Amino acid sequence: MRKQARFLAALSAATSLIVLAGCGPSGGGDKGATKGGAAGGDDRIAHDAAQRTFVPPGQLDDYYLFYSGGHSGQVYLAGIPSMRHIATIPVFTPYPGTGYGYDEESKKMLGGYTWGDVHHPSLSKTNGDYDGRWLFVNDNANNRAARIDLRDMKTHQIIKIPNVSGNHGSAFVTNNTEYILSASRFSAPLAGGFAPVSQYKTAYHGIVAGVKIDPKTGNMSNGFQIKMPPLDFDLGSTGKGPSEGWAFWTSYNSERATGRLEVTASKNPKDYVVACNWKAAEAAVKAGKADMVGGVPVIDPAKVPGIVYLLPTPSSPHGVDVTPDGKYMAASGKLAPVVTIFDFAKLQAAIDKKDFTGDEDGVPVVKFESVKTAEVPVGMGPLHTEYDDQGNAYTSLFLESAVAKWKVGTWEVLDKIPVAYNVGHIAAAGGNTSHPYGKYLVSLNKLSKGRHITTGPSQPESSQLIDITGNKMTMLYETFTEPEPHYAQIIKTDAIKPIEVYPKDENKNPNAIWNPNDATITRNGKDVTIKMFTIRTFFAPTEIAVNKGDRVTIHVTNAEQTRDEIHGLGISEYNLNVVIDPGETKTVSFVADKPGVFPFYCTNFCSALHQEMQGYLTVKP
Ligand code: K7E
Ligand code: CUA
Repeated sequence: MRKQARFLAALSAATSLIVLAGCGPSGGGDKGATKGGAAGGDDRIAHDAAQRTFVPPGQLDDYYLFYSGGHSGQVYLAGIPSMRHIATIPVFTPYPGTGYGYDEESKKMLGGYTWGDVHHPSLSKTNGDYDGRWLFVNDNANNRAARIDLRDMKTHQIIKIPNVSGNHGSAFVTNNTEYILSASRFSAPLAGGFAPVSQYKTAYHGIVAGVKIDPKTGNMSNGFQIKMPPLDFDLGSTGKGPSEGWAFWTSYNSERATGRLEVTASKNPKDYVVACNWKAAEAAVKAGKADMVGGVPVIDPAKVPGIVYLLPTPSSPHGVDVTPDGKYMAASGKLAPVVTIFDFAKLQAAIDKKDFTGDEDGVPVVKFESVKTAEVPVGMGPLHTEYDDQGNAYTSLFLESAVAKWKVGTWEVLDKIPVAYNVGHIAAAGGNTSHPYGKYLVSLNKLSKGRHITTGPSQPESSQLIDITGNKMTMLYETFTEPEPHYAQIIKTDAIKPIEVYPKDENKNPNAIWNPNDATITRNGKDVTIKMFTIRTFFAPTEIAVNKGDRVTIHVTNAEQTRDEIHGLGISEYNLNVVIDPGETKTVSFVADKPGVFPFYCTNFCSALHQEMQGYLTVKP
């Protein structure tokens, strides 16, 4: 009874918020500002939407939404249907909230960089469906990829990908997590070489690549790379079913232009989708047909045929997305108001017949008419397509600020819903797997235009939750995040089984200690090593006395085995904060170059005596 009363009170609060949002500033006459679903301010629709998204206090969401943090370098985690932000998983950027980037291990992983540009989180798969083991993400800025282990939801590896300049078409996972895709957005001389931009057409190259994944550990290593003409490779997608073993990327700039690409690279009516037989690429590397460039085997398709093909596609396409049955590839036109559908079986037939119209630096160009099956007239500015469990596809329309729903096979457009505003990626639940879940779709919008309490000139990004169960899509909820989500993936909560403490017997760190009496301070010349113990509510030792110029290394173990009993170790004036989860050992290292008395204290509120959890580092001049 009390629970129900609380639910109703919260429901009515949630409802008025949604209604208010519908009546709020519309952003100066933007299309779709007040149309559609809850945004229309219709009371009944708003009530219904609130009911379907309200997760009462103490209850849990049904899905995880992993969304990229863009140039924040992080991954955000929210729940669906509540859309509540629940956690930030730091990847390429230090994050004092979890002490990431301050301890020796994560500092080493970051390799001196303090940011990255995460666009495409990609969940590991077995037989084409999410298996809940890892989440891979790309770094569009510094040519890297990272692996988050879903067991503890932390970043465990960051890998540098040589030759790939601007790793954008990444980190899409193959059907059984054999590879994550990688592709250069910006062509450049290979192996970090130099050539002036005036030599772009000859000295610059693109790369499409597969980063190899160890099936047991998830460990990433550089696999195969393919030398490509100097195009700008964009988005990727992996084959399934009949197209298993193939990978696809879009590209723009078939003009091979430099300068103001908005003009120079928008001249040709068609650009290309790359179709790559990655199993053939893997075999070619094994057979020694690749050259080592920048420390990685690079295949030259002019010398090794049968691996990559180009499919002409109108016009500066952005996303390419393989259907759940693996029969079709849907390429979104960006500058053309259509999604072009390629038939994988037709592609195979065309390759067999050598139905080519020419080549680009030795890469055959397949005749468009031979592989195109349909053009779906979705609307203006199509970017990305995802799928549901009913044979429908959803395409984001940037220019139209809407999502279009269409039928795979009949190619008819069934419905359209306006979003606020200007959607980039969309994420349907399980939407890039062999068996999408259906039910929800999240529209990751690029502009929020004041549909939130004002935040000054630095504006948040907006995401909207859309119900896709009916014939008509309905708008359910709107939320805001820091910049800047691009893609996201949605996985059922029960598909992941994270641990909530690190089991003590799994901690193999030789510097871990589990008893305060084992805490030690050892001096070896100017090196001072501390084995530190922490539990509610003290550190051992509480005093660390060193001399100016000493190199200090602290190995700190959180001996708790209770969920949520997290301790931090912040050291005043030394710009250091590590956070140690239950059962974890972390190492901080610094030169005591500032003389004086510096308190250290627990930074993560852990108990009633959290404030008492402190000690002193004294640095003798
Ligand atoms: Cu469309 Cu980088 Cu996938 Cu942004 S990308 S939206
Ligand atoms: Cu330990 Cu706060």
